[in-house]
Amino acid sequence: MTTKTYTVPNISCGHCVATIERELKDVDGVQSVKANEQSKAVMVDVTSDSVLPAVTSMLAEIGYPASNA
Ligand SMILES: [Cu+2]
Repeated sequence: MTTKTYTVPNISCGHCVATIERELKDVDGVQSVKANEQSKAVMVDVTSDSVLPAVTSMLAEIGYPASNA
């Protein structure tokens, strides 16, 4: 398992957090997601590094691109 922390500048409220957590959990290979409104961090546990590009793509697709992807 790999844990990756993304920085997502567009997170501005609890709805953003809920959207990100819901959408990323649907990505194959994502085991857990925790987003934080204050730190604008999104912590993702994935089964392997090969899942990370799909996570990055989904963040961009839903309007929350990561600044450190
Ligand atoms: Cu929001």
